[in-house]
Amino acid sequence: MDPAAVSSFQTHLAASSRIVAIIGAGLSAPSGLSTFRSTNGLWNKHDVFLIASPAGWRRDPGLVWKFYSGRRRDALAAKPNPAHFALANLARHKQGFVALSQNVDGLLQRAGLNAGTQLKLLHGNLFDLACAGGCGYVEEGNTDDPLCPALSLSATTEEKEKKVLGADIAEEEKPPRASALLFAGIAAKNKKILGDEKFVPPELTRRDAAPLKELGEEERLPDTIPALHSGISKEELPLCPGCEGKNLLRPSVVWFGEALPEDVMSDVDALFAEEKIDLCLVIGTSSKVWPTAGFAEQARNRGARVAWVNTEMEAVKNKRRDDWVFLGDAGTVLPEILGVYGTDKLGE
Ligand code: BV8
Repeated sequence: MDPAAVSSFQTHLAASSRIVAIIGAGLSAPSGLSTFRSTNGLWNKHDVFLIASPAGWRRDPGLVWKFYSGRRRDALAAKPNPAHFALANLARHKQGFVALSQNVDGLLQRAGLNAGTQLKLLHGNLFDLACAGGCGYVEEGNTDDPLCPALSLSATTEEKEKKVLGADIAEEEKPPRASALLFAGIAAKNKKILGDEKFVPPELTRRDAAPLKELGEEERLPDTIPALHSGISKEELPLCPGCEGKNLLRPSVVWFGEALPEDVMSDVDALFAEEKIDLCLVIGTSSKVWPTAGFAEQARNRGARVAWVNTEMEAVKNKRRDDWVFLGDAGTVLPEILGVYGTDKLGE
């Protein structure tokens, strides 16, 4: 990395009090966890709108649970990496530091940065469970693996797991994603929330739009689309103790089309209504998912200078002349640029 950039960043860091870190899956990549959109990303293997959405849940909760129990298993086996620890140390040295994390893997918490004033979990947590029927029951910090026999790895061979989650179905054979009317509804809602200047309409793929328009002969999806089904009945899935098993338990994460947690969003709104933000770190995120994709600009509007940490330049959005861009693996770059603030040595 350019030593002059690192030193000018560190001078600014030392003088900063209000620091916001916007965090994505790239922070946990050095811990071996898949990101969402990189080549071997989670979503490339599975149809995200079949899995991480209310429509997907209604269609086949067993499929959703298979996906999430696999992620729970991977996250439990993973370890926080030097970037997680560097951020936890920064939080200790800078009381005005706050991380806004899209990650649900619990690794920042295991590095010592607990959810609360300095860590906001924007998309929930893999290890919190909630009643899918809205009875209000929530179970925090459940690390059981498997959650129930039907979700144990032994219940499915690798092959069946791949088949069930559609990893081996050719792209054009996969069923249309969640109904395009759903997209239109959510997009309309987001347009209302984000306003014209901030709302970016989704570029629906041919498959997404299929149910809305007649496809020409050459485009018609094969009739014999292999249905993606988990084959797990509701009775075999975790039931909610809060309403005597009338409803299922679901992962307490935010799916597409669901609002981010109210308490978290009011804290975020208060943060971006503050007088001054000195520094915004954007770490390991493709900045494609709203409303988080708009947070760096909101920090800029409060005077923040922005520092990007990513392996790809393509992730750097609306770059300004006085931004810092540190390309590389977060596990290496973050401890290096945070310097003494990323260690527990400060003040020795
Ligand atoms: C909402 C669940 C309103 C948990 C996730 C059209 C149709 C449908 C929806 C929309 C639409 N237009 C806009 C929307 C809104 C939608 C949205 O933004 N869609 C996008 C796709 C256009 N947003 C929503 O629906 C949100 N809710 O708007 O609600 C509302 C209001 C009131 C009432 C009702 C509704 C909800 C969004 C949350 C969705 N849930 N996940 C889980 O399973 O994890 S999103 C999912 O993407 C994850 O949470 C993930 O964290 C997040 C963002 O991805 P990234 O973290 O950035 O990961 P990605 O792979 O993309 O990028 C990784 C980056 O790291 C890359 O840049 C890579 O280069 C870099 N990297 C890789 N390795 C390294 C590295 N960097 C450094 N070091 C490395 N080693």
